[in-house]
Amino acid sequence: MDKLIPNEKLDIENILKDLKDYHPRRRNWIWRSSEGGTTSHISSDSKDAIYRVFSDHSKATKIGKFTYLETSKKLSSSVPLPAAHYFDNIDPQPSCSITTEIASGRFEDDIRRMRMAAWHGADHLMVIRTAGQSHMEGLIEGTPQGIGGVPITRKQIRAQRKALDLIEDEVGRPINYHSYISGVAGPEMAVMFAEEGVNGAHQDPQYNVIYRNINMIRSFVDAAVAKKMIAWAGIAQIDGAHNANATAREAWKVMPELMVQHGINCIFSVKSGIKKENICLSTVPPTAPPAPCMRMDLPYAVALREVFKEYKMRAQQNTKYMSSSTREATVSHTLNLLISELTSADIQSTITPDEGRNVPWHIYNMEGTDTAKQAFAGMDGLGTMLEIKRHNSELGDKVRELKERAVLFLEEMIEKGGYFKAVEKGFFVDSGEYPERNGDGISRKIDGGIGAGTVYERDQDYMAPVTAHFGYNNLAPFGKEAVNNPSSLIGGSTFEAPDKIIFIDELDEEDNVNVRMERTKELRNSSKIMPEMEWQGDGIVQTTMFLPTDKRTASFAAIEIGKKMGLTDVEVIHVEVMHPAEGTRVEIKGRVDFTIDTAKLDIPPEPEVMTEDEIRSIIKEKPMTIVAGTVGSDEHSVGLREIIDIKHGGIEGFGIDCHYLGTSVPLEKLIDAAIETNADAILISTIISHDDIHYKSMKDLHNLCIEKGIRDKIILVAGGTQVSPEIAAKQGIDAGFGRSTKGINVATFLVKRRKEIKESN
Ligand code: Z98
Repeated sequence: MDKLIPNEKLDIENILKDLKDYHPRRRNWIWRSSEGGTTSHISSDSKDAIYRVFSDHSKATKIGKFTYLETSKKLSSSVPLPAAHYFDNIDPQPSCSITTEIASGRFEDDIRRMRMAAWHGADHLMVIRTAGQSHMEGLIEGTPQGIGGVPITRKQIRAQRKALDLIEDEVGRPINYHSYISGVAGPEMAVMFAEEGVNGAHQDPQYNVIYRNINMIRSFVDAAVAKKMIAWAGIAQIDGAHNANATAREAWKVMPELMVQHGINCIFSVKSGIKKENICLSTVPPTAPPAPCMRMDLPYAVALREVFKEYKMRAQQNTKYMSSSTREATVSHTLNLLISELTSADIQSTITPDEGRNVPWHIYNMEGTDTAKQAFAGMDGLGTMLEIKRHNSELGDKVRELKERAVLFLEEMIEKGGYFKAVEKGFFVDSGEYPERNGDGISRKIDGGIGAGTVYERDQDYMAPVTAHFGYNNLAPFGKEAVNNPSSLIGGSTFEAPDKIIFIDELDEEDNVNVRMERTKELRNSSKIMPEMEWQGDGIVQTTMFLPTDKRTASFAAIEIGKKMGLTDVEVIHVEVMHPAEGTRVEIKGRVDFTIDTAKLDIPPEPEVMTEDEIRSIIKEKPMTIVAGTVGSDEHSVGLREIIDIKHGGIEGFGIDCHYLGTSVPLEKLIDAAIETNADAILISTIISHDDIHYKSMKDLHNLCIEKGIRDKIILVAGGTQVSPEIAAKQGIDAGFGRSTKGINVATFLVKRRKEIKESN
């Protein structure tokens, strides 16, 4: 398999084949290209210059009917936003990288989700590890199933990178693949990531120390080793400061210490050789509504960008203050995106709006990605019209205050003997806003934690013939070539000679991808399908309902309803009070165990619809006239009026001259009017259908037109809620239109039919 075909499924079996011999095409992170699009840049000529600037209008890009100021190269294959069909299906891509986190627990299913996400515009695919992989002392092999993430194993990474190499060709944009280099096995992870073409990684020793209680000294030494490799492989690094937001009791109070944490990891990374352009601060707006979040989050974003202007910003969404309402999550997400737009983001991490309900489903990755794409497209060029009130303002004061608090924090840390001492004293994640301290910060001991006492000084004769090595290496006795290129001593390390990598396929006979794939084989190799939310064949569906009762009763009633609907494993995933007594919105999930054979479905051909512009230009060139009315003794005119009137997309909007004669119009009158106006078509409508009166009217219309000698020149169309297009056509008229017909369907038909009549005459 060397190419994906857009309307064919990705062949997972093929991805898994010959993995042993697969090596990635590249390692380094790739930023979005402005070629064929514009990328706004961060101004660097003024002291406070942290905002997007749009001065260069010559770089504006025309996409469809619009001019954009902040886009990147267009995709060769993509799924545009749902409303794009109003705008010639354009799909403007934001200038920053867009992240989505995909780790449902089964990497083989995530591969298909990655392809979908890439089509929606994500080019940074993050894989969350199985909870607590930081505690594992080595690499895991094979592909066990994970819960709340996937185990990061070589085989899983290799398979996903292989698929992403194909996916990036398909969408025409590099896809950056990402996971974490933290924990006791951090350096091993870093080696494996560099070998396997992982392009982005979280790396921050403070994460180990504070959140995983891994020994400080060990963590910082490990980090230096890992950062050396990150630098060598051109991997973009994201730090871990934002974890303080998620952990703190009141997330907006840790803003000063966050800056300190960023500072420590940034300078450590620079000293380890990582280029500043690959060092990304991980920043999260600390609050969310109903807090007046902008007045806290925006000053924080400004302060951060001013202090760290040489570095990149990875803006993530707030996930701490998140409930199970996907609507609410999407609004917080959008406010966060506004902050990114007003300040800057080099990587925009998206949240899946289902994060608060803990159902990592395919559709929500696309929703999160689309929210970012939609908001950025809508806010394109906002900075040309709005300016942040930086000086003499509440915001300006707050920015200054945050910086001062951060500097004071740093000074006190130095005074107390440095970072390790400060951690011992519980400086970090204290619930007070510095300099206030409540004494509840996370405290770790210098000689405590996992891996304490495992760092040893190297012997005089220590020598490692490896690439991207950290620290003392006694290479001099082996010659100049060895000093410059240590791995030349062994004919290249695994970085230069990937064939030396030992690939272990599977260790567990029961829990591995082959066993899982065997179970779902039929769903890949037949016309049968099953609903799926996260894994092939999981059978999960979601149902939304409103129940006219209180919250608790509604939750229990919803489960019963789910069971009666034939679902198993029914669970409530969201409850929201509409009114304490009047009713509750409930969303449930459940499972079905049947398949649908798509080969046995009776699917009528999709009606062809021309674009509005196409129809308009045809009508402009050759005007069209129609007469219309409801017939028989039918006074129901709403449907027909909707087909005609401009307001809701009716055919007069395309330039068709419409003569509406009213309700209960005799057929003769319609035909006379058609002759008089030299009409191209007669449109009749009936809702009443007893005794098949609607079909009889159609037949009569057809026969009367023959009698009057105009049948071969006129198009006859009938509509109504009870009209079946197939039965209508049997009455001799040209077409029947049933429920949910829109003006554009009728207009398309009229234009096409007129052309056919002309060609046959
Ligand atoms: C994010 N969605 O940042 P274990 N190292 C760092 C981390 O920030 C994390 C881990 C490791 C968030 C995810 N971050 C939160 C610096 C997690 C995770 O094995 O669970 O400890 O690794 O994108």
